[in-house]
Amino acid sequence: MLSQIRQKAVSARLLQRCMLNSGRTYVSRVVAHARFQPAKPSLSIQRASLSTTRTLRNAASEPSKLQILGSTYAADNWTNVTPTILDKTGRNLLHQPAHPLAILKELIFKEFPTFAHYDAITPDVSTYNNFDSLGFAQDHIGRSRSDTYYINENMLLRTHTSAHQLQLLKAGKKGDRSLLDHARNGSAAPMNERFLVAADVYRRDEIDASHYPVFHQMEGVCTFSRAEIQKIKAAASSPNSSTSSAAQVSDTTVISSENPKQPEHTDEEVAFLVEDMKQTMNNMVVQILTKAVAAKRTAGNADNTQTEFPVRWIDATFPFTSPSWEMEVLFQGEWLEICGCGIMKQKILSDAGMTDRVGWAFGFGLERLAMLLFGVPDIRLFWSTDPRFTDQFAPGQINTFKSFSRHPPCPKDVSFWLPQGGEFHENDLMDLIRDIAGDLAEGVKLVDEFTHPKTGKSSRCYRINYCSMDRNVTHEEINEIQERVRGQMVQRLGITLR
Ligand code: FA5
Ligand code: MG
Repeated sequence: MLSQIRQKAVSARLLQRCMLNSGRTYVSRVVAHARFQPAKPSLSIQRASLSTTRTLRNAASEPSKLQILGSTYAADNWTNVTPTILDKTGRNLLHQPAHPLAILKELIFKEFPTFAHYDAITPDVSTYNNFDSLGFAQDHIGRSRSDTYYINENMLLRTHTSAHQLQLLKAGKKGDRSLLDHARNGSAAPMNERFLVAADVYRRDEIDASHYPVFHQMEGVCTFSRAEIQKIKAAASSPNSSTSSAAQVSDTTVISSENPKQPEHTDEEVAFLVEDMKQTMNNMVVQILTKAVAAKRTAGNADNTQTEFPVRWIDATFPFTSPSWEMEVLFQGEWLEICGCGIMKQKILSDAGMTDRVGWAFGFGLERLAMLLFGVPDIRLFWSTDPRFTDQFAPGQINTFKSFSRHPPCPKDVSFWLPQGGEFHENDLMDLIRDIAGDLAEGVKLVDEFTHPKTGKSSRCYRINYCSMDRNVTHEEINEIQERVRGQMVQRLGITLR
């Protein structure tokens, strides 16, 4: 296991070089969101206050039952999943062999031959599995209806693949075939001990080139018995160093009281797990970036596109790991967050009946990795059915995406007063725009805000950038969409247009 993981470590020299580079040369705008950081105490979620954001659901026209991939659910006053989002649950991009996300998924699965591979677990999960089983506090912002698509109070569209951690650990322990039989290479791996889960996940999120309300993640879980660790340590040789020039990995993080080890773990265990995890992830990312560079060279456009990818580790916080980290890659001049990871909270393992084991876990954003691997500049393209996109890819091949001509964008501003005494959540606005404009909404940015000194009323102005990926849009068409957006903002969000 460790030998597979240690195929290629990243050379200390490259690390050093990048540590120097990363701080000074590059402007670091972290393309990330703090979804799984602990909630600020002031952000408590109370049922009563949720009713204001309920405005998104129009009680008269909403069905009382929802159909999701063959299951029927009763709607209630938590329901906020929209038809646009429900439509996406059946798209199955991970199962279209020529789709870049499916090609990437297979590539990663191949890198982990001794893990069980899951890629067909449906996205309707319980609130318990998505949040409670992982130790999310009751007032965690991730649970709010402004961040998460709820099917009803007890069910939601999974917001991350970690939702399956406890479930799969437990199933493996108990030999629960109903879940384990979904593993593609079940016989190759001890399924309760290490597995990968690739799946679609759903979040009410911002609109820009690297965020989409439906995206895909690859979860990795790897556990060891304490006796195993001793054995592996005794047998292990020192890590090899990588000569790859595609990625320069920088890691200046340290385990401290800010990002602490758990009291259940010895220093030695943590050191082993962290090294094992980080090497596994560095290897995977270096492999992917090396393939990306090779594809660019084949395509003959290495001169004018990025062929070096600085990678950095930063501290993070998740309710289900400690210590925790994120990895970022410099892409198109900005730091792109590609994953979160950490040492699994011991409570999850003991809840699964695995008190004798310790482990690490990661969750990669597959679109973000696919953007790097295939040179795809905008996350919306993964949903395109335009043959000019789909015909560029073939099963098992890494081709660099060749842009088709960019169509002119059409920016429109909307200025409004926030509801007085009511709530306004930016993600409600994002969702509303997506619902009406679909993928014509390329980006939405807050461009101005102020509070009137006399009335105390607050105003905001957002710029909606409309742009099609495959055709020219007409002014009439966009004006008509913009008018609908404005009208629905008044009706559903309770704002006053200026
Ligand atoms: C998580 O989802 C954790 N479950 C990851 C994890 C797993 C941590 C196991 C520890 C152990 P986060 O919210 O940071 O973490 O999302 C993980 C990755 O998903 C991000 O790094 C990013 O690559 C991707 N991602 C997040 N939001 C979006 C989005 N709206 N569109 C596309 N990709 C996204
Ligand atoms: Mg994150």
